[in-house]
Amino acid sequence: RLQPTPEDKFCFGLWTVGWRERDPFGDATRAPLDPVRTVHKLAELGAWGVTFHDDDLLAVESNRDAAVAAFRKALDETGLVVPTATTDLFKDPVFKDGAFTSNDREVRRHAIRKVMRNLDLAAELGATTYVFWGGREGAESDAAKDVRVALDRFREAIDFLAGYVKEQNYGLRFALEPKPNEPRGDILLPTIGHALGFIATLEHGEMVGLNPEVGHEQMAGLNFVHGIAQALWQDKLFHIDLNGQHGSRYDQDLVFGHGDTKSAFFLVDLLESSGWDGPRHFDYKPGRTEDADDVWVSAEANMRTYLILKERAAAFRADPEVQEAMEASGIHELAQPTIAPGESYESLRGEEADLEALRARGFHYSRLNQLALEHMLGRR
Ligand code: GLT
Ligand code: MN
Ligand code: MN
Ligand code: MN
Repeated sequence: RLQPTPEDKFCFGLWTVGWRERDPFGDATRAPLDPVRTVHKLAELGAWGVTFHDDDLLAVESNRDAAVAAFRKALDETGLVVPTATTDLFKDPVFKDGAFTSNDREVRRHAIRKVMRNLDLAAELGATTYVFWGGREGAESDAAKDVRVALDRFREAIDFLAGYVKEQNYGLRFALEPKPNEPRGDILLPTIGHALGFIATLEHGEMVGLNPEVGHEQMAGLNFVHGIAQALWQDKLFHIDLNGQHGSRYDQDLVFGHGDTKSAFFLVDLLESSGWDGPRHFDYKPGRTEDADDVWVSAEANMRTYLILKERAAAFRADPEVQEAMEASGIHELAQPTIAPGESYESLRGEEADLEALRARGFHYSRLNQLALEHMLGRR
């Protein structure tokens, strides 16, 4: 089954399919896309939801009410939901030195006001997650920013806004999105691990989790599947940005699976086997070479990749040969606690391991890995 349905919970940001492909070397290659058309098109393709930045929707300030009304009408007509919203704290030149962590206090106060205003709209449209991508929070030189103080201001902003959401009873949770660099030379909270450490220091930390993006961890040379596993383990996976990336280089935002496909396979396997029931949110950008129709072909490609990998991962898990190989590799052995309940230090000390046998043990991972690859490639 490769036809997406709303049960698959696929969703896209307005800024993804609507990306006009400006880059540092060239002008836009595509015309602007009307959010209303995006909603209808996504619904046609079988998507479940749509997400937005304040400025994606309200580009023309004077037209705010009309823009929201038209968007809402399109949602009602199609049944598309808005699971998530976020704030543009990066495009306006006022944010050149950051939003919550700009050295200029007036900028920081403006940034918080801008978020409050869009939190109102997010709640009104029924969103349950609010994303914070701190793209401009950072520096190009270590002389430019006292990072310890910047983190104080970052924490102050998140806690203040969390307090606002509680006071208003909006029922929204916050999801911080790590990224190592681009557009800043170095961005604060660069990885999943940094962000988890930061959340642990918050006053309202229980309502703050993560929105990790495939490409952002891979830009830092990190294993995205491991990062997601730890976020799940700490109950901090609140949202996810799916896309593709080829290793450490500029942020590519490729179609999901069009970068490191094998990592995408194991990611879908992890999400599906862990019972993840949140949105499958695609944060990709149609390439510069793509025309107005290709945009929808690429949007569909994200969902097809996910559905194919989901089917392949299920077949991998169900294969008796895989189960036997997992057994031989000791995959289930790891679930047994190392120390028995109530076991004494003395009892552990009193035992001796057969080191010769342990040194000789093989874990047979190449067989298991090849089985995964063959399932992924559809050869089994
Ligand atoms: C921007 C960024 C993304 C974030 C979006 C949310 S905006 O496109 O590159 O990774 O998820 O602000
Ligand atoms: Mn993202
Ligand atoms: Mn990205
Ligand atoms: Mn991005």
